[in-house]
Amino acid sequence: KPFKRILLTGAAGGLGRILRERIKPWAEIVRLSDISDMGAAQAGEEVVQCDLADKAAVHALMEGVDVVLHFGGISTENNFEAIMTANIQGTYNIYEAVHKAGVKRVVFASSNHAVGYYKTTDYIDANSPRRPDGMYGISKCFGEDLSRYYYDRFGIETVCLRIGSSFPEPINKRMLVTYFSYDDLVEMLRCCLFTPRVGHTIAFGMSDNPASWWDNRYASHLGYQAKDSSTQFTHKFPDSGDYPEKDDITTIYQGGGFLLTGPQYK
Ligand code: NAI
Ligand code: 15L
Repeated sequence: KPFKRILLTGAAGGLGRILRERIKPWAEIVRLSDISDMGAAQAGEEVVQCDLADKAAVHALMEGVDVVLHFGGISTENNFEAIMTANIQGTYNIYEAVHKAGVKRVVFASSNHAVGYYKTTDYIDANSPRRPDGMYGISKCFGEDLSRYYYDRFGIETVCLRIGSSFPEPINKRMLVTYFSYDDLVEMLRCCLFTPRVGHTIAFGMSDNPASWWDNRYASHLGYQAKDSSTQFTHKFPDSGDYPEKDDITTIYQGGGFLLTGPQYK
């Protein structure tokens, strides 16, 4: 197998539970970590339950690891203190541990909410200035900058994957644009891990959807090609008026419903 050991953080989460099975062919051992229960280790697995904010635990977690898929952390908007601990402190701990352990490459699960304040009429690429739509998005911007620093300073490669909406299927009209099927996610991760040189790359994680807000030109070296599309779900969300709808910020901005969850709405 290509790697001796892959570390997957966030292994108890929605994507972690999918990836747990799907990344097995890539490594002799998949080390799974989360703050929540992950069940017993299966063949070819190691299970390490810990808080990303626990520096000593994260450093121990990294021993013997070749590559990291960093999916752990708070995945929706929350108060700053919670985001700071899990996502900011947690991602810092991951990178310090990565550096100390000599890990060569990380895939960081960033998010479309790093750019959620662009409009749904905008078309952006990885060089467009970030426009986070809340504390959660800000923490993803932090992770993107942190990983760039560790690349510039130490040569540790990272792909920051700005995931759109990776769920079994779109659950609203917005997700017809942001949909990222599980199969396409796995294919993207394969590209992120096996492309010979990735440097520091920002890629958008999306399927081949009929409409898009994101241009993946600066990730073309990954060779990722989506196989799925949200087209098959279009009929579930028939046109009900203008899109974006006037005065509805959840359709005016790319971040959708997250625009209603920031601190200003408390
Ligand atoms: P999720 O919320 O289901 O999973 C995240 C996991 O991280 C959870 O199992 C949680 O227990 C764990 N976690 C939270 N705080 C932690 C801490 N302090 N220490 C250790 N573990 C902790 O989220 P999901 O959907 O699986 O997303 C995975 C990653 O991908 C997240 O980083 C999320 O921000 C990112 N992402 C996901 C998208 C999606 O469409 N599913 C879209 C954009 C980004
Ligand atoms: C995210 O960043 C979240 O982690 C996920 O739960 C979805 O809300 C997704 O973005 C989205 O924008 O649909």
